[in-house]
Amino acid sequence: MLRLAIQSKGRLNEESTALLREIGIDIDDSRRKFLAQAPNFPLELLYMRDDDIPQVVASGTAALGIVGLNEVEERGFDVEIVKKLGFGACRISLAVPKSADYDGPQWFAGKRIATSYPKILRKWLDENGIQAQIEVITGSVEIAPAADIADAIFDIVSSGGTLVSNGLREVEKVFFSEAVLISNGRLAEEDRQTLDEMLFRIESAMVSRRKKYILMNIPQASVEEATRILPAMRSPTVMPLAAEGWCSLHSVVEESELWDKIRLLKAIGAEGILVLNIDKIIP
Ligand code: PRT
Ligand code: ZN
Repeated sequence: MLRLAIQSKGRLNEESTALLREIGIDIDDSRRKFLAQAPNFPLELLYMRDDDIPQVVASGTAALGIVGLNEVEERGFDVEIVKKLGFGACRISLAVPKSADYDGPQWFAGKRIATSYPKILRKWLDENGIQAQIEVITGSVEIAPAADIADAIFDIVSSGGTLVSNGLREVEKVFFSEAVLISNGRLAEEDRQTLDEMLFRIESAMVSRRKKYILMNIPQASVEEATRILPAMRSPTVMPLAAEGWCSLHSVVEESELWDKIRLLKAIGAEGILVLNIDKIIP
């Protein structure tokens, strides 16, 4: 049975289980069991701390894992990145006290830097030819400068709010991370097929997340122009309306382009525009 390690609680737990549900894999929510079998898919879930997931996958206790790329990089175990999952985005950055006269990477020479990511930090320091002292601490790294445990920190940032509220300033963005599906690459044929099915479903879910279904009424005379604005998967669907000279037009658009397209469509007479979420797109 294919076994997938996911975070038991924390930032990635909710989105990992939401993704599995989205691809039709039921999760027993009384979970908090260490190990749980999906009732409708040949997959077993192993709940653990994110720190342990790369090792558990590398050792073969679980063939797959969902974990932050930051943990994969820091732990350094031999695992493959099978797919970037598009959630849990963050970066690991160097931050200094707001009042520091930061003038570039050499500022860190001879300084003490607090972090839970010593390996990634060491690599950056070496690449930049900087000698600094790394203070490894787990948890609440952001209070280290105020507590005079360090002169600067190297920590995970997403909104940056934590840095600001601790009087710190982000000065170097060193490593960019998101949740990834990892594997040890040693899958039995049957498990390989299960993984392929999961990847096919994940891809469909991720594609549909970025797209919207759009429908509108449009004057017959504008249909050709609208087709140029909305390429869709093949071409937009056009249906005549009872009202003379009008059509209903349906298409799929990238969310990032939605408002631009709407502006263009309104300019050629589109009315009653509806934008709907798409549950799945099966190419
Ligand atoms: O208990 P366990 O060991 O499993 O969990 P954990 O406490 O080690 O990790 P957790 O749940 O905090 O984070 C899991 C993963 O989420 C990390 O390894 C990252 O890949 C990812 N992630 C994404 C983040 C953040 N965003 C994030 N913002 N992890 C931590 N943070 C911290 C950040 O350090 C800061 O202290 O959240 C705080 C708020 O960040 P700002 O910048 O939004 O203020
Ligand atoms: Zn952790």
